[in-house]
Formats: sequence, C-alpha cells, structure tokens
Amino acid sequence: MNKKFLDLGLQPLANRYLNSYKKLSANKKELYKLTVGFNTKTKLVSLINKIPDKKMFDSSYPYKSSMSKTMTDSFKKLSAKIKKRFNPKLFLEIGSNDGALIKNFDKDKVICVEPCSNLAKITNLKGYFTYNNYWNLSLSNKIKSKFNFVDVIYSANTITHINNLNEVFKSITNILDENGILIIEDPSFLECIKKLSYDQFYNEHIYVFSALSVRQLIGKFGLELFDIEKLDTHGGSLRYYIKRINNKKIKIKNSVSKQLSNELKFGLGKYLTYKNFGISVNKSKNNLIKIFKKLKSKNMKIIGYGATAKACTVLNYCKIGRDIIDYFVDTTPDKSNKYMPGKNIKIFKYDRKLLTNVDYIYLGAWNFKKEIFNKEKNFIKRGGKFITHVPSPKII
Ligand code: JHZ
Repeated sequence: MNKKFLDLGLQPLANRYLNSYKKLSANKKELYKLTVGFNTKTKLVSLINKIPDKKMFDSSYPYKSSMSKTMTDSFKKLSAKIKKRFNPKLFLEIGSNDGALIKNFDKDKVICVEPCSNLAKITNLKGYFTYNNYWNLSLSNKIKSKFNFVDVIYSANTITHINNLNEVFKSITNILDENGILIIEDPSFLECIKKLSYDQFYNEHIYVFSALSVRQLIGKFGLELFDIEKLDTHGGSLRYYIKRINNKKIKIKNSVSKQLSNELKFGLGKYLTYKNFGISVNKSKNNLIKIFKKLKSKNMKIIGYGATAKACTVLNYCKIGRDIIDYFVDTTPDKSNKYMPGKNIKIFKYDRKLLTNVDYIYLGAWNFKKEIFNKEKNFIKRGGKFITHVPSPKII
C-alpha cells in the first residue's frame, strides 16, 4: 500500500525554464501537486501524482551532465573501472544525455538511448550510435534484432525518471546477455533522509530508490544485486551492480548485505521513519524562511548559484521569490536568460562579475559545494557567505 508521507505543495515542472516573466496566477494550469508516498510492501518511494514523460523529456531538455567537473571526473573513473572489471564487447547506456560518460568508450562498442532529441543529436554528431527514443520494450526488441545481446547496460539518473518500472526491467532482461551486467546509479533515499534533502523530489524523480526497494524490484525479473558502491555525486548516490540470479560465476559482495542492513537499521523498512522525515522537512522549510527573512530585513543582497531542478522544489515549497533572491547564475547555456519555474527569478549565464556586491549566495547546486567553493575562493575571501538548506538551513 502506498502511504503518503510528504506534501511539497503545488509545483511547476522543473527544467521547464520560462522564456519570459510570467505571473503565477497566469501559470496556475501549469502547477501540479507534488506529494510523495512509501509503499509498505515493496519499500518503494514514489511520487503520487505522476507527469507523462512526453511533458518532461523532449527536444528542449536543458540539463547537461557535462556542466560539472565533478560529474565528468566521476564518469571518467567509472568508464576505466567498467573496462577493467567487465571488458564489455557491447555497452548500452540508457539516458546518455550529452555523452559525458560514453565519450570515454570506443565508438564502435557503444549504443546510446536518449529521449531528448537535442541531446541525442549531440552524441550522434560525435559519432556515437544513438537511438532518440524512450526506453521501452519496443525499442529493446529493435536493438535485439540489430545487435542480438548486450553484455553491459548502464544507466545513471534515468531509471528513476521512468514511470513503468516493470517495462524498464523487462526491456533490460530482453537484451541482457546471460552473463551480462546491469549497472544503475541514482540518489540514495538513505542519504536523502540523512541530509533532509527533500529537493530530490520534483516531477522528474518519480522514484527515489533504496537498496531495499531495488532488491525487491529486480527479483521479479530474475535479477539480483552483487555489489553496491556509495558515491558522493548528486547529494549521495548508490551504484547498484546487478546480474542474473542464474549467473553463479559472479560472487555477491558484502557491500550488498551491509547496505541493506544499514537501511533496515535506519528504519527504511517502516512507514514511521518516512512520516518523521515529512515532519522534519516542514521544520526545515520554516527555518530556511527565517534565515532569508532576517537577511532581507538587513537589506542584504542574495543571489542563487546553480539553477537546479532541486532549487525549483525549494523555492516553490518555501515560497521564496524575487523579493528575496535577486537572480540565479548558472553555467548551462540553455538556462541563460530564462526564469526559474513558478518563481520567475531570472537566470544569468555564469560570470564572476555577477558575484560583485553580493552578500549571500543560496546554493541551488549544494551537491557541488566542494567544486563551487573551490571556484569562488575570492567571494569567500572578501567575506561573502553561502546559504544552504542541507542538511539543515544555515549560513556557511
Ligand atoms: P544538478 C538534474 O537535476 C535533472 P539538477 C535530472 N532529473 C537529474 O536527475 C539530475 O540532474 C542528475 C550548474 N552549475 O546536477 C549546472 C553551475 O552553474 O545539481 C547545473 O545547471 N556552476 C536529470 O538540476 C546545476 O548547477 C558550477 O560550478 O538538480 C547543477 O545541476 C556547477 C558545478 C554547476 O542537477
């Protein structure tokens, strides 16, 4: 049974940056309920109100994985690891975005799948064979008829964006070699709860996985976990290594039982833990608002750094608007000169000059804190401060 534990109010679609200033009243039709539930049987955390994928992933999807050095470094390391550990003859990436990972592989050994045509175009132009498609059974059959079987399938921050998980895994097992490996990587609900990072919830994140829920989910398809890696990326993620249950050649590592027992110890099997998370989120909201109001009462100039999908949730949930944050800066070209959904705060292409005379910066991309602090040493040196809501609202 799916039991609601979090209500983030009415929210616009994240990653739908507005081309011009729009009054919220004119925008009401484009707001959707954002509530989150926990399935007590499957242990899966999911949005209650789901948005059709065609409304989210199309020809103008702005997010590009290669916009941060942290991510490109992480993908470089991972590709070396995959080559060494599994030596794939044919590697398939589901949700290849702008090719941040596959650029580390030989072109003739890679198949990409990407539903956003603007992104699929990038990898196709670079010479990587890319299907501009959603991941589903009909595509899987198409790939099977052309390539037969694939020995390594990888997907980061994509599976959790697809509503029909049964079709996702059916389509994977349809083409995965009998000794093949599936690797998926997504934010960890355990980290989300520890960091109180409720901004992991927005329309695109239909699910936030735990090892507990992934184990249940894949078991139905004759798959099992054989290794789990903890990652710092995207606020704390898990990389799940999966094989067919029938494949006895690969040993199951201790990392699997360790993660599962940590999650159980933390209470991820019980609804009460989720309910308490919901209560803490509400407190976090009130504390963040207090910080902003206090600073504004002293006429401080505040801007946002990283016009993330996550920030969209925070701004709309906490009702933080243009009266508090003057503008956002972001390096992504497709976000430049647009406005934050729902709150109409302007986004400028990142330029260090935009940080002059700024007193406080709200970290929209708190998951890249290290990289950003490194880049903004001068701002910090001259006494500039950052505001974050993770793990609790504070000035740093
Ligand atoms: P970032 C997106 O979420 C959407 P977002 C998606 N649904 C998902 O799952 C994750 O990504 C993976 C900018 N930036 O990665 C670049 C700077 O301006 O936290 C990005 O716009 N300067 C697919 O949007 C944003 O911040 C910098 O120095 O929450 C980061 O977005 C750095 C490091 C980043 O994902």
